[in-house]
Amino acid sequence: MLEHFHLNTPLLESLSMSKRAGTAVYLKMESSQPSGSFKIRGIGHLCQQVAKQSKGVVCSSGGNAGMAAAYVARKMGLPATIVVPSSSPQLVVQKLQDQGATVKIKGKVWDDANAEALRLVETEGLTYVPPFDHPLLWQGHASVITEVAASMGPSVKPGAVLVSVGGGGLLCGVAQGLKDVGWTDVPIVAMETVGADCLNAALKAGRVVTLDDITSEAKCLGAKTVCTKAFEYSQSSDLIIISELVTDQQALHAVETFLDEERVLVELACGAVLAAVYSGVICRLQDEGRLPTPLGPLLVIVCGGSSINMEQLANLRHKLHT
Ligand code: PLV
Repeated sequence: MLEHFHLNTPLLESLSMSKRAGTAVYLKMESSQPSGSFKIRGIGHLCQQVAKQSKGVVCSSGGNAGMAAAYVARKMGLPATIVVPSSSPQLVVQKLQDQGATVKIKGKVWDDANAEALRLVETEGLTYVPPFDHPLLWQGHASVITEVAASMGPSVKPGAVLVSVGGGGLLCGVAQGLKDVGWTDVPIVAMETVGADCLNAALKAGRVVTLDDITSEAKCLGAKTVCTKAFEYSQSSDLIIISELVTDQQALHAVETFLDEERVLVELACGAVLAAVYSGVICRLQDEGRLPTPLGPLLVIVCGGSSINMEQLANLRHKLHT
């Protein structure tokens, strides 16, 4: 890769999560990225490849892909238009504007905002920055695994990698990264919330399906249709991908526990992956024989997210009655 916009993030051992999981837990702290999430890896890479001569970029986003696109565009000296659905909180709109982006609010969920972004590509000649469905994004996201492999050294290999799934871009990047470093036997646990479960629904149906609506509060997991590549990976015999769901309540509880114990505030989309440990999903998968016992160290991709502050956390607690 050329000069890049993302940081080599810390890999932290969590003793409290390790105690719960019964094996070492390592946190890849993508919440520390300049744009607040892992998205900058893929979007930075994609923009370097496709946006250099551009008159401006347009990105449809639940929030975090937009934050990454706005940050990268600012660094590249390009105008950015970010289209978000009305479900994105005002605090994200404000942060996008602070990055110098023009924000358009369109529709109820990400799919509506995406239709508008594609229209702007046609009418304004802007360069499209997709949030999750593009090989250059996956190539950029794959760096999260190559970094971990370099930090862990050749004698350590994770027992499983835990990721959140929205449209499946992070999943594709992690899958590619595992291939790049020769860790294809490491299972990926793909976490979604009930009501933003397009991968899980596709696996149940045996084909890519489109959800009727996004009913989860984890709006950044709220793509109605998972990208085809993520579905193909999940069907492939080269990789082990286990799809699991948690409720919004479990994701929120995970966000709160993580804040208490690790002193880092992440959004609900990231709570979904943390809940795999806090809500006992990993231990259950071991009991069911779907993950081995004993299990090697868990690698949790702490995807981060900007759609959260103390006020938003209080709103979520109120909405979800916890
Ligand atoms: N969020 C996308 C898609 O939203 C966005 O536009 O920001 N964790 C966080 C904090 C995220 O923001 C996202 C995606 C994910 C996980 C899931 O990543 P994906 O979409 O690559 O599976 C609709």
